[in-house]
Amino acid sequence: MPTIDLRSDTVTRPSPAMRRAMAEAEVGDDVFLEDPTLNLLQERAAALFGREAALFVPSGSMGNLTCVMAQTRPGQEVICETNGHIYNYEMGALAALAGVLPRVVNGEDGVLTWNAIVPAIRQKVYYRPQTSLICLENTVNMAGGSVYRTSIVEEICDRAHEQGIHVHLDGARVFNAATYLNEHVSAMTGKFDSVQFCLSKGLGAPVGSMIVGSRDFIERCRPIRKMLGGGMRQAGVLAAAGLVALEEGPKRLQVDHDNAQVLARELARSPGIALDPSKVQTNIVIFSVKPSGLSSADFLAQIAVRGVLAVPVDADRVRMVTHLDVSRSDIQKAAEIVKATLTVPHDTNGKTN
Ligand code: TLP
Repeated sequence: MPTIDLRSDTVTRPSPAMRRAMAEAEVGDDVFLEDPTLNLLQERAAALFGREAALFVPSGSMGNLTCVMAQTRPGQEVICETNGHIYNYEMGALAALAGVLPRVVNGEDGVLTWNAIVPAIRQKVYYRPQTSLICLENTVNMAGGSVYRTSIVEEICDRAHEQGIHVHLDGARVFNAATYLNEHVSAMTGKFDSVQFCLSKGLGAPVGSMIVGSRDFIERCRPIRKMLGGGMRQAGVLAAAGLVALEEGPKRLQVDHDNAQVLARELARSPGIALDPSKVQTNIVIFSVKPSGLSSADFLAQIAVRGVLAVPVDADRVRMVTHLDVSRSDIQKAAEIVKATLTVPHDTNGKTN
């Protein structure tokens, strides 16, 4: 039975073109700054975002942490949204490694506004921890791939800068946001002090993320990346895949978004599921299985045996993500399997009757 893997857009495998590019990549030692393919990827990423420089990092988590460490000192405070990846899924690195205090703020659908942020900013007095950084995420993964409008982002950046506070973008899926908004990533992200985006999610590379910013900022990030163990050697084999991802990936994200719409509309027809398809903006579909009487864990176990994989968000909610390795017919099949699973009556312990 073939598996339809909707756990994440991280599960994609490199395309034949990517594998060829990886095999043929010219490489050197990147700690000596001598990997020509990696240097090219960094130049391309910087140019695409209209920035002076870029740095390749092994993961989005390391990219975020590097940016936080380059812009804060231990004891300072970092504002992030309650659902934020940086707060919930990066092993407490903000506290454990950067030594900063995360201060979480609720946003509607995960989207912060300047008005929501203001009350969380510390008074500028020497005996209180100082707010030094605000982290936004676009799209907001655990709020169902929701998108920040650029005017909201710009207001946050402008007002934060007036107070000497930097703003970082966790843009793991910023190309999905750009596709939804029909805007260019450079126009959407120009006011951020730092941006991290992932090559290994919707864009389809096997490994890697990029940090973009000013030359001075990137030169501050490079030793931090090394300290975190992210100084790589012949990383051109990875950068070659990244170049293909950057070139080919953004063009096809609308397909994933359309598939997510189809999935959401089909799932919403099941009485066992609570889901508002109009909330689905990009490639992430989050829904509750509470009306079915199943926990998310029981629901996931039941669809897994029928060949559909997804992940839990909490006790009742489940996340499905569309990506380049699932087709429209996979999506339709997955929706049918879910609906068929939920038409079987369940008792309150999640057992089929
Ligand atoms: N997200 C993963 C899981 O960790 C939840 C996923 O499957 O979605 N920022 C955001 C917004 C992310 O969604 C992720 C990964 C990261 C950062 C971290 O990227 P990696 O996994 O490369 O460290």
